[in-house]
Amino acid sequence: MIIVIKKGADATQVENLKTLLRSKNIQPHVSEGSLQTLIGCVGDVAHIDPGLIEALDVVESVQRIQEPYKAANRKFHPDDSVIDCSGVKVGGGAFAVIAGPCSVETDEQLLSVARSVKASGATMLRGGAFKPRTSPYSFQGLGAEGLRILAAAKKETGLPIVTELMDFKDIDLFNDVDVIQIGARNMQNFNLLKEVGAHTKKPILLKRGMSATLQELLMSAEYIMASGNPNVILCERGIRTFETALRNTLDLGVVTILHRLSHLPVIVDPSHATGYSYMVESVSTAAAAIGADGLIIEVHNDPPHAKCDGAQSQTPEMFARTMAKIAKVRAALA
Ligand SMILES: [Mn+2]
Repeated sequence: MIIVIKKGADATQVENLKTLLRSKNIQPHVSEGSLQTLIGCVGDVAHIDPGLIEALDVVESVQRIQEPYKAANRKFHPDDSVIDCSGVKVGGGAFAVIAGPCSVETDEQLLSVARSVKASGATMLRGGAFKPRTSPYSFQGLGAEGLRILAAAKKETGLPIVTELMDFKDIDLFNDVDVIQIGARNMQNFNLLKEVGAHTKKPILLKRGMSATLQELLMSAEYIMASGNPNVILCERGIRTFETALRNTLDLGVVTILHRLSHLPVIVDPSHATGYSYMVESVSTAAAAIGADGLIIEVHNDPPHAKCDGAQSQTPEMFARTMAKIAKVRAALA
């Protein structure tokens, strides 16, 4: 952090600032130029609020030269993190495909989808039991019963299961769950992030909030990691922009930036990013081509009758074609 001091600043106040910094375990290094005086701060500035320093009378501006996230930062962890999801690896070259319906509806529905996505090469099974819906009148998910159905499908197919946790009070129901999803709407539910950080070591699939910057996404990952759980997978799922032709605007370039900033794996959700099943194949192949560590794709055995997100759900046949195409792209880039 570099502090720029105002011209003609009162010397006593500058000394007071230096004392304040020292009290926060920061060593101030003053360089007096002919035009400007700067204070370079050496030490752990992660816990310092730049706004607090900037608010002081003698301060012109404050520049951070280090990102506020540490655990998620590649600088302190140069190698890719490889997250182990009950035997299925994500990151560091391991590509995971999580597929399944938006919501768990019945035993037959989930098992049928699970069998077909497994046959096409999916490595994990998704399905929502607790659903954060925009409308209180929409299907809210089966809750505990949905988790029972997911566990049964896992037993039958061997696919690890990925499902969303909305409220930490439900955690005891998640014993059979392999990867806990924190949805876009909860990306900044800091209490929930702290709880999944402190009370479980299960991998957390953290979706980017619909209006969140990358720094905000990484700070949310930081909450989980700083609380004690290093197993975080980031997920780009499209953000809200002025464009209305698609459900969201897929920010695909962030895969490359996130890989530069962080060692955590990054997967892409082409279903929520676009909102249309006919787009999922091309966007999935683009995500594989840009270097994503995996995909999370909605697949339903009967999309027109899906209780949630039918328009963006691929049929098992579409998913099989998509998987074949992804394999070609990955082979071409290998
Ligand atoms: Mn959905």
